[in-house]
Amino acid sequence: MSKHDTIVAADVLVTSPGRNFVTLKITTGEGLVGWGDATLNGRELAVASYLRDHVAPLLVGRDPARIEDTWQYLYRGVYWRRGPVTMTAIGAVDLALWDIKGKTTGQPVYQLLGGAVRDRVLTYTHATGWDVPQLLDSVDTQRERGFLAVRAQMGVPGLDTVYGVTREAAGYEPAGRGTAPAEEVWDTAAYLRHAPGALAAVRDHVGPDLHLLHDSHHRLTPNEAARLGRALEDVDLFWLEDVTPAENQEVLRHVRRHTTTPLAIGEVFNTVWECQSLITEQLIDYVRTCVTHAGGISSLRRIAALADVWQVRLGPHGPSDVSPVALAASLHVGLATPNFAIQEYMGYEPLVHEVFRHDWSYADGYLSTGDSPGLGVDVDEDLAARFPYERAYLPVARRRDGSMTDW
Ligand code: GCO
Ligand code: MG
Repeated sequence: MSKHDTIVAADVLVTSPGRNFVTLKITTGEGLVGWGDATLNGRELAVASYLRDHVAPLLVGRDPARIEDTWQYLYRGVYWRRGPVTMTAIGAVDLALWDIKGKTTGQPVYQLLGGAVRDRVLTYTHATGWDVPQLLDSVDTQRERGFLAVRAQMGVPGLDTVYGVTREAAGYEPAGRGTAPAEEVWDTAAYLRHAPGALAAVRDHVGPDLHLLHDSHHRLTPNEAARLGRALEDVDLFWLEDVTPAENQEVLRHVRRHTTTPLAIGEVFNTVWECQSLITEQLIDYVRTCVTHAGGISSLRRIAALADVWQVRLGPHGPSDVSPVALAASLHVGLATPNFAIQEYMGYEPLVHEVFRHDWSYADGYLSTGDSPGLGVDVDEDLAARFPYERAYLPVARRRDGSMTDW
């Protein structure tokens, strides 16, 4: 092998094996291939274009070993920095380059990050029920599958659709195919009347040991969030997620003053700077930044390092729109990062596991990576090509008076 390998191609694959995924493939002159996830739910083609039209031409000819320099080049070298499209694109490049470094050295990525600090990564999955009996059944199903941590989302009387809740047997999938987003009606007062009792019923049903989580999905005002956190204190949540939109981060001080329910925020953040004051003011307990949308392994490790100083732990985003490539990357970070607490794992339809063949696996409430060099994921390009992109959007939400609110 020559001293410096070079990148000879950066190709973008858009595939829809049941849902859309954007995947970056970087190829080197030595014939190594690195994979990165570039999926941004409902805005997939923007990242595909950003990569194809603006980033790929810059990568060809570069040394794939220079991961940090490439990160800095794509971040600082763009006057219009940050934002989900840019950072997801940078994240995909970063993942692919770590994958290549693993393959060059014959090591799984977690070894290159300093080696394992734990044997496996605790994970949580989703339970969903339109009413409380259905929710309890769903929680039981996940317990039978061995999960030690479960996120519980419930229907709200009077509302036909609620974030995180499905009426079908299949798992919840927020993005809907079609030419426009689904419109949902949201009523915070009805949710606040119902949620504490429903979550208390789940706690009564499961006993003290199961870790319970709940996602308010950015819908509450600071005072509503404070009230909910207080009302849930006896439920002993592992975390209460995204209580407010968190664009105005100062409001979290009010929430924090009124409740000790642990808070988790950050799945829509794209850089360490958006997490900075929430971490350094200890306004959250868990930071939820995703390995793709927050700029890759290199960037997630910087967030983890800052968080560690303030005893904030990582609980990265991992729904069905984060591909098995990104899940692998998150697990490598999880194995090698002391303050990594838990990984979300919603699971995938069987076809997704066929397109993205991976050596990570789930057992007994934990996720583990294998020891293949790199990220341990291979993409079946022929199979992927059989499922072209299908337009899909996340829903939008309106209040009962018709005005838009946060989904
Ligand atoms: C979660 C998230 C997701 C998002 C989805 C949007 O906690 O898993 O809130 O369900 O809504 O990833 O694309
Ligand atoms: Mg969430």
